Amino acid sequence: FRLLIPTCVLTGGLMSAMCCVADEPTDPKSVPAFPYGEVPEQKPDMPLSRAMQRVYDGTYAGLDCARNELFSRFKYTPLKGLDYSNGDGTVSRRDATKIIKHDGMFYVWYTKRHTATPPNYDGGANDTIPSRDWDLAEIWYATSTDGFTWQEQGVAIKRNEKPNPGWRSVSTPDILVWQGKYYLYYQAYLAMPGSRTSSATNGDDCPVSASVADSPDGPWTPCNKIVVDNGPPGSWDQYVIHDPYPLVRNGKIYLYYKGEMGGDPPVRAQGLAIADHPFGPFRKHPLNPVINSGHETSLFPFKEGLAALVSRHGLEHNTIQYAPDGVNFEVAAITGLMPIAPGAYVPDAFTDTKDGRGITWGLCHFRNIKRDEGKSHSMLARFDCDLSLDVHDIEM
Ligand code: AAL
Repeated sequence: FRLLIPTCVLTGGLMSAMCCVADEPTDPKSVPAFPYGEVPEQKPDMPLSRAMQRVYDGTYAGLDCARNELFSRFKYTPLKGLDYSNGDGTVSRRDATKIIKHDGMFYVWYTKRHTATPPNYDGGANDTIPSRDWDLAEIWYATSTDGFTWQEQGVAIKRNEKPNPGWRSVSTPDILVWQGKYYLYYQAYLAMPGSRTSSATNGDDCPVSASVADSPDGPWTPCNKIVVDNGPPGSWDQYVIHDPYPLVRNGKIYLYYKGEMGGDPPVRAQGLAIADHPFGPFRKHPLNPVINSGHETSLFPFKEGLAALVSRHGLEHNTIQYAPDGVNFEVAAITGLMPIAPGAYVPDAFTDTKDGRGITWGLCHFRNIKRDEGKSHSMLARFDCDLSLDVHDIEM
């Protein structure tokens, strides 16, 4: 899958999840509705197995939107404007934030690595050779009027001065708009990713820091402290705090994040930390972790609660989940070929809504993982989905 998708993207094919590559690009916003093709019409008194009952009920899938509003397939489209690098592994763009609209423009931030050499995963990294795709990275941003063609605007967050958080690398950002100011949260490395051998997490240990600006164009001022720290020894999030993802809910900042326990393969889960101020203090929720699977965080207001795209890892991977309270998540839909590291356009992310409208598109990334050829890098792409009740633009 990881190898197939970048090929499709790079060759310009329009990728329709679960039905492979369409020959002719159609409207990228038209996402196929149901994974099984034609299903016989349900007749009165038709005997049904429990499995077929679930199909007709739309328990986990969507015969049509009315039967499961949180089911979607995903469609992928290459971006214009952001080049996909020359493919030699020295340039990488990945881990897009959620997208906001400001002054008629869509804004996205992402990890950008531009190093003289590709990453060296085998112990050959140093001050200038990255150890991972997201090592020695900065946070950059781009703008767009249509979500398909993007203009890279430049760096937003540079690596910090040693020994401040983020001196080695800053990566995997996400955006918060709070009381008229803009906040970027990001993984702030205090050591080379991969250099800590504490666990089966591949040493990717790091906490979260943040920066503030008066405008989405910056300039950004770092708070120069850790705002969400690793848990105590033995806790589920003792090794990493990854993928910080802030939303506004109940008048507070709800920041979701990924933690990793040890084990082989490592157990990944997602937790919640809540604060009254963007720089904290953040209090971790007593029921953490609140999502038992997944990888990169991606949530959005839906009706009175929050929905989450839960992909890639764990018992409940490839699901879309829902929690009316933002804490007690249940599987709402089972799907496949979900976007990697999705950052959706979430217009009501910061409006403290109890009438969330869902999402229809965003950016994600695809990875070229040809490490043996020394070309490991990632590229951003667009995804479209049908997880919308009735999305309206909201300017931030
Ligand atoms: C991503 C995220 C975090 C990890 C690495 C870069 O997909 O989960 O950001 O550290 O991989």
